[in-house]
Amino acid sequence: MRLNSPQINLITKACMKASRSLIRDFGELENLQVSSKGPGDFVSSADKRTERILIEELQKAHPDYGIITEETGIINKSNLNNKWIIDPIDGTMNFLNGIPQFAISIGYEEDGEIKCGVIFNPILNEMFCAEKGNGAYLNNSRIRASNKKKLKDSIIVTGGPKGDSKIREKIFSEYIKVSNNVSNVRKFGSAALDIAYVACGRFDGYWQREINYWDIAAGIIILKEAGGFVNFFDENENLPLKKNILATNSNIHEELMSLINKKDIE
Ligand code: 2AM
Ligand code: CA
Repeated sequence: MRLNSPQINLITKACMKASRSLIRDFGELENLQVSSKGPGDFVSSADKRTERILIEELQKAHPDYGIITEETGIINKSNLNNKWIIDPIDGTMNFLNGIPQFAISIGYEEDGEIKCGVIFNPILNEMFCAEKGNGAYLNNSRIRASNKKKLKDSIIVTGGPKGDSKIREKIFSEYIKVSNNVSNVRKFGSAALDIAYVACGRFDGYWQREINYWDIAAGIIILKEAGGFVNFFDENENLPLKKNILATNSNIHEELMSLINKKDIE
């Protein structure tokens, strides 16, 4: 791999280390599915343990850096210039159900911009990573977003709505609208991997409302470095960590954005 910033080295190593216990935990799930206690608590402890290992590794190198994580929240809030953005298990429900579609996701933000990121599926041993200006990789191979030109030929991935969403109906009607204008829509259950898959051309685009920043931070730089486009729409200034994201190859971005923005006919 030709990525060599100290930050990318650090996050890839932290990922590899944390993934060992995660792989073990995933293997144990089969037994837990049939136990009377069920796997719920176990998953949250796998989540917490993975996050603890990641934080320990990253803090060893930079105790002063800010950290935003799914489980712990914000650490070193006053460091606005250097931040790690961590999701220990993205795709928790897949993990819980023994579906090997989940990932560790870590992004590094400097002066408000994501500079590098890693998304690692430890079960498939697929590591997506990128560093600003140096391209995006899947393991040792350079990746590129697809070259699909038309929305009607594209495979688009999405997620949601979450159980507690106040815009369920809007999300469902958007799902129908997009489905009617593309080749197919998929729901794979891990936002981080959804974007990584756009970056390597498996999907042509991804959109989702009400996603958390830690789900997509690493994906932003990976897709941009793979030649794709990312933008946030309908932003809410009061909720800076909640995003509505559109992430696609460079050709269909405008077409998908205007479709999403198009008012439904009454
Ligand atoms: P998770 O697995 O880390 O919870 C599935 O569509 C995606 O949505 C996953 O990346 C999942 O992350 C994320 N997700 C889960 N709960 C969410 C919530 N309440 N709000 C926003 N995103 C959520
Ligand atoms: Ca997540």
